[in-house]
Amino acid sequence: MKQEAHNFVEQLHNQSYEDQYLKKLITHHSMISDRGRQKESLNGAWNFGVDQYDTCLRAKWYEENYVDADGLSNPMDFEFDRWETMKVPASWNTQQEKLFYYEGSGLYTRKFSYVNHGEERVFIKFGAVNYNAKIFLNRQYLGCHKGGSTPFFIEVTGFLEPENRLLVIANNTRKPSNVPTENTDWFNYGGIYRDVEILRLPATFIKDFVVGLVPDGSYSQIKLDLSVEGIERDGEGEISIPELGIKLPITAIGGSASLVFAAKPELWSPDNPKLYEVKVSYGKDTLQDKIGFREIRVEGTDIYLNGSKIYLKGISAHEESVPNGKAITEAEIMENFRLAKEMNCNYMRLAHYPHTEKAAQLADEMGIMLWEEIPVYWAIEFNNEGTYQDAENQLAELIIRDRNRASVIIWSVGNENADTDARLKFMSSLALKAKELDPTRLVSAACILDHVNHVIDDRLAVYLDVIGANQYYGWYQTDFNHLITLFENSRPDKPVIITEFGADAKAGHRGTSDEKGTEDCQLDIYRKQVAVLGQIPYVKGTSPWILYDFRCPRRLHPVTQNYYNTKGLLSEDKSYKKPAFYVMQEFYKHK
Ligand code: GCB
Repeated sequence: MKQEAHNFVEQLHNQSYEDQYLKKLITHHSMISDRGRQKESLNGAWNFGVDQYDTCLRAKWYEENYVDADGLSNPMDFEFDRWETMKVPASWNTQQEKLFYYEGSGLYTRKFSYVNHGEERVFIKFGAVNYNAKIFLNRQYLGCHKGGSTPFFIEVTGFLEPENRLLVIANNTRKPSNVPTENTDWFNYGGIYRDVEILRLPATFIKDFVVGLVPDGSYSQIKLDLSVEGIERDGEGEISIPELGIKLPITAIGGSASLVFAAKPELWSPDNPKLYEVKVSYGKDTLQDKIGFREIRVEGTDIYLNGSKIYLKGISAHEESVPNGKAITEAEIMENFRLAKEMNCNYMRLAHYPHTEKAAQLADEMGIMLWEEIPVYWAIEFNNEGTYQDAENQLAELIIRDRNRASVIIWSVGNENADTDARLKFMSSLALKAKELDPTRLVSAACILDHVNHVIDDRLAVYLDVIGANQYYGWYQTDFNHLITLFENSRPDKPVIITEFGADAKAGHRGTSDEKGTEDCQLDIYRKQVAVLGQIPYVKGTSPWILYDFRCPRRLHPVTQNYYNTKGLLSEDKSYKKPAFYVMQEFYKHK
């Protein structure tokens, strides 16, 4: 009988080709405190190919086998260096018209030189790649990162040569098991859309440090936690905050150090976004960050910032701009905060996934409090353990990235998920994880309300410090009066933030208040909403949906949407303010 054939066709027919790559996952354990470190940029023009059928992975193009074992030339299906170029960082959708709707694998590659600076460990940082990134250096596979909005680091110390080829396969295919899942109310941009950088660190280096006020109501003690990686895990370091006259030794044992010391910093708040230069050193490594000190806590149905009750005068925002997709620039982020301030906001909800770390850095400086969220959005596979691991990893990466930012006051573990047993287990575990990683901030989630009995009632609330509530009375819940019933029926024992309310309105489209999609209808709903919300004693903040219109594949109404969710208070390019903008401006002025 003829034997089974083993030949090169096997490789092409292998439908499990991805499994081997998924085994080597890059997780939050890769994170390194990097703010204020010297970095070498790998941004710029990379060679790029649309690899729709994943042939690079199937046929191992990255091995660059130009000749066979006998030295005879192989037929080639690619030639990296002659491919067209793609800007990094960027969403590929905004770079080439033909890629506007592309979802799948995009293969990026570039060369770079490396000169060894003596004994050092070298890492490459990716600010974010959507969704799944597989990294190869000099024909070797280094690992895969899942999650489209958080950073990851990869050690390349032993893999570097004087001339190097870095190759990244970025795949933004929507999958049911992903976080977020296939169905979202925003556009699925693709590519390497945040910075790529090289870090050179000493053989022993500071892996992570967290500095903040001890939340004991005295505002007179600061805590430092530091972890060290490398050979010299027992040793001496130093923390200094020159403006506070602080210069103290740190002793690490077994790679970690903890220190509480007396200090009376001027407290950070939106009115006084005071930041201090904090310098931490250990062995040959030094890190410098600008840090604000403040205390956020909840008591009863109140939220306290530095001991004073606050109302979160907020607005929700996506990370998007018309010219740049998800790769929004610092100038665009600053413009968003400036517009929020013009509306008299002190707070912004960064929905529905981690925005760039630059947002929290700029919010620290500009004085805007932040809600940061992971994309546990709508119908996640709550029964899937792999999906949970992915969500928890994204949460850990976000918290580790931003826990030195005074502006961040709330971690959100998700948005609008039906109250099932599986979801309760999944999201309560995330809430507990957030508390474990950062006991100094509030944990929340944007819950859906019970629209049958009109009551705020979500089993997850037990695990939250603040109940986030999305409601669209006057819009999806067409009878506005039910909002009044809802508040009559509800007795929350925690502060409630109205994380969303709103209505679509095409910029400049006028009509009557009964005509959906007009500015007049949006205006009417905003007026009614603030009149009710302003009266409810336990509502301690609002972040209406949303600052500006955003691109959305689900929104096909030819007049009022045209592939945009038009619930913005501004047009998509932010050049035009709809009348409802001024309702919020007035409401917040008197809050
Ligand atoms: C929501 C979602 C948000 C949507 C919004 C809408 O409840 O949280 O992502 O964009 O409603 O416009 O329907």
